[in-house]
Amino acid sequence: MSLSNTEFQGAEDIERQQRRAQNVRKLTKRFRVLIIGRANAGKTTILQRVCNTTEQPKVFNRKGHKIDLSKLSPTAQRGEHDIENEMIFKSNTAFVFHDSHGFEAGRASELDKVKDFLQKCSTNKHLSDHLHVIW
Ligand SMILES: Nc1nc2c(ncn2[C@@H]2O[C@H](COP(=O)(O)OP(=O)(O)OP(=O)(O)O)[C@@H](O)[C@H]2O)c(=O)[nH]1
Ligand SMILES: [Mg+2]
Repeated sequence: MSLSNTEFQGAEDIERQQRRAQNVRKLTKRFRVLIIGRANAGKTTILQRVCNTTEQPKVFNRKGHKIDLSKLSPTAQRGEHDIENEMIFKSNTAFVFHDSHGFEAGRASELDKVKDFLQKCSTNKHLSDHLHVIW
């Protein structure tokens, strides 16, 4: 059975993406992933599943200082993540995640924060500081 044009195109795209991912892997220690979604949509759960864990991630601010989540107030804790913070799960340190709460707020200023972050990441000198995936 031969592949249709679209199926063939799809297989080629997947191969190309896999090659690209392998190249990024060679050049950088960690895949940098930005996850975007509404509050309570299941973002953290998805990331936990990707990293095969039920643990909470370790969170670091832009200066690399660890943030103690237990010291955050309950309201600040849920959904109020600074997009620049890096989240890393101990079970799989090959990924570093950024969590956007911008779009869910629906305010222009929140969207601008996301745009600024995207812009900043794309102009970083090191490939490791770029976003490799936006989910
Ligand atoms: N039924 C159902 N519940 C889910 C699913 N994924 C996550 N949940 C539940 O939904 C709630 C919110 O999940 P989280 O992963 O914390 O969502 P989040 O998007 O990270 O939330 P914030 O960080 O507060 O924005 C939790 O109680 C999860 O157990 C799913 O696929 N189905
Ligand atoms: Mg979350």
